[in-house]
Amino acid sequence: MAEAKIKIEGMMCGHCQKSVTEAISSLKGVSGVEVNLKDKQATVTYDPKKTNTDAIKAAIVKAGYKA
Ligand SMILES: [Cu+2]
Repeated sequence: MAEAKIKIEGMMCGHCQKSVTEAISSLKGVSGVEVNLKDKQATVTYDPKKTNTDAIKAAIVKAGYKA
């Protein structure tokens, strides 16, 4: 398992935090997500054989935020 810390821009409230968390956790290979609203950062635990930080960032962008 690998762990990545990804900076996210555009989150304003708990709803955004939840949207981002759901977007990331829906990806195959992601086993853990913790989104910190105050730090504007997501800590993602994932299987590097199944996904990568580019895919995680793409999911964040697709959800409407900037990674
Ligand atoms: Cu919000």
